[in-house]
Amino acid sequence: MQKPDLVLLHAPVNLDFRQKPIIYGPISDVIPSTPIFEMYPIGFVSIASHLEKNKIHTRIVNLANRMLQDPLFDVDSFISKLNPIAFGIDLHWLPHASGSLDLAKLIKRRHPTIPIIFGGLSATYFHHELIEYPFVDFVVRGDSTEAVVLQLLQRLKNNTPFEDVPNLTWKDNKDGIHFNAISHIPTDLNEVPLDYTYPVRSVLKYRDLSSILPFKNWLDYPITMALTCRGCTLDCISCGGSRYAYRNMCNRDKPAFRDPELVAKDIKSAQNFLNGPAFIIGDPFQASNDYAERLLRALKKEKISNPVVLEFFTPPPPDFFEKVNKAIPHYNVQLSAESHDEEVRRAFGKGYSNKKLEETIQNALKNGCERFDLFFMVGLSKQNYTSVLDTAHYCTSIMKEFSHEKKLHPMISPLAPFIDPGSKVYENPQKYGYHLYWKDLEEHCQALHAPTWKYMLSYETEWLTRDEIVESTYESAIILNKAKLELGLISSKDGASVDTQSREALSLIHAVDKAVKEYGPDFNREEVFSMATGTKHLNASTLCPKKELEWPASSILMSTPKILWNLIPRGGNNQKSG
Ligand code: B12
Repeated sequence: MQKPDLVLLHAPVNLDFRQKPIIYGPISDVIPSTPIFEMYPIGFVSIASHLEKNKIHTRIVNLANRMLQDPLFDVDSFISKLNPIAFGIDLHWLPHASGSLDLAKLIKRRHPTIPIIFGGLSATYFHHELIEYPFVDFVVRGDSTEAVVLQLLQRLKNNTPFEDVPNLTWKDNKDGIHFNAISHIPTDLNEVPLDYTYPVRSVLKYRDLSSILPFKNWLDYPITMALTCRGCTLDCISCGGSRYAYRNMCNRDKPAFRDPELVAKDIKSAQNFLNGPAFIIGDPFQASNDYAERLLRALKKEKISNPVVLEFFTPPPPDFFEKVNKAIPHYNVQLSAESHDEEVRRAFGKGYSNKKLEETIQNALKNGCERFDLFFMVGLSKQNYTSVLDTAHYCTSIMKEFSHEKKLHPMISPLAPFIDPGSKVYENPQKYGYHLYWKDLEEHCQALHAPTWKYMLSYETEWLTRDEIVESTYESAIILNKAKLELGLISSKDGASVDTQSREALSLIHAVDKAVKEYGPDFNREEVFSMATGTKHLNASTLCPKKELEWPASSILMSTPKILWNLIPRGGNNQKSG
């Protein structure tokens, strides 16, 4: 088996999640991951494929998923057997703070001389703190690191200095810590392919399928992603991926877009291997109307037949769905409306009306959209308890309005567990009516070991206490679940299980509160948790069934012939495209 030069590792939320009982609650209910956030950043694939192209052997190991799949998977012994030039660990999402740091500590214990590199948006934000840890050697900052990681690995291989490697925070044994400026900021994304041949080849090269899987049930639900941009044009106040956050953290003044024709080719390349849906990340209208139109033309030209998921930050022009319908045979829509209350939505950073929202739903459903996912949040500026419940009632009314279609799926989930670092709210909480419980990296690490998600929450607002965020989340979920059940959007089995789980989770959270009050934070967790039917069961989607999130897809088995066909060398070029 090929020995990798760089091993990219993705840690779970907590390294001891299999032992320590925690009610993670709904923190991951509306994404494909479980609450241990086993999905690795998509950038792992672009880093790995870029390095491989430049003769640096790179292996991705999704430790979080390996631990989830196999209760006996031994991280320590797995790590001990590796011997690369360097290890890379993502701290992209802040909920990985504890897991990523504990993993680095464990690696350093086993391999004291192998450098450990951190990267990702949270690592970028907290690089000063990170580099102080004795087990962190480098932090690669910024949103585009493929070329930087390549330079760094080449320097490590050749033992040459790091002074002129852009975006790098590093330390040496003599002069201490160095902060090289973020000067590698690509203005477009055309040089960074999301090459889906990399994962397929890596399975063969490292004889390891389970390490590359993006999330727990990916083999049954092989969704792929295509990136339209890095950066954002919007300034949503609590988003750590907003224009404001990218400017301050990554030195990025405007988003870097990928040409729509290349995005369509990326999707085609994934489609050559897999039958699953392709999620186009980023509202195509962010760049311009012309970009969105070009994307449709390119998708049509590439004859994309897999379902395509289009996300919009604000309603697109009314005639757009007609054009989508002509360009691709299967598509779904994702839109985050945040709240039914237009004032709350405006305070968040989005100014459109409910009338506009409903017209958009209607236009999409009239024009072949197979499913419309509509997301709402709890924990917003100017949002009180009644407003959260009113959002659930609003969802019920629009579901009824479009009930003949059974294609509109509203979901409500909390802004949890943390306020994104680098967001406007994070930098200036009082201005937006927030109170933050913790700000530094270490405090976030501690919080991830709290007994329930209530104690993990890094904030409360002028309008909702932490308790109210939790209570209103479950109360609105129960209302929404009941409506979906009545309208036939979910099965009675799923409906019953969401209802039971929401109520049980809430009663366990109350039991923990009582214990904390009585015995303090060091109460006997095992004893209190044993009252529940099992934390595993409670951590499985409480607000909506995971299946409800899934767009139609066939399992990887259905794609096997395609994968094999595309790997057979034919006339010197064994790829159809991409
Ligand atoms: C697409 C997306 C997702 C996708 C994930 C796709 C994927 N697998 O990457 C989905 C929808 C699943 C998702 C989920 C979540 N997301 Co999200 N997501 C985004 C979004 C919209 C775009 C991300 C993006 O552009 N990536 C492109 C670039 C920046 O990242 P990348 O290519 O993956 O990685 C590059 C660099 O970051 C860096 N890098 C990353 N890791 C590493 C590791 C090493 C060693 C090195 C050297 C470099 C490096 O190099 C890469 C290549 O250049 C951003 C918002 C935004 N506009 O940025 C939010 C964002 C990143 N997500 C966020 C959050 C909070 C989450 C969730 C925790 C939400 C939740 N509670 O459910 C989950 C976590 C999922 C998990 N781990 O299981 C926050 C993160 C804030 C923070 N600092 O913690 C953001 C900023 C905004 C937001 N609130 O949505 N997300």
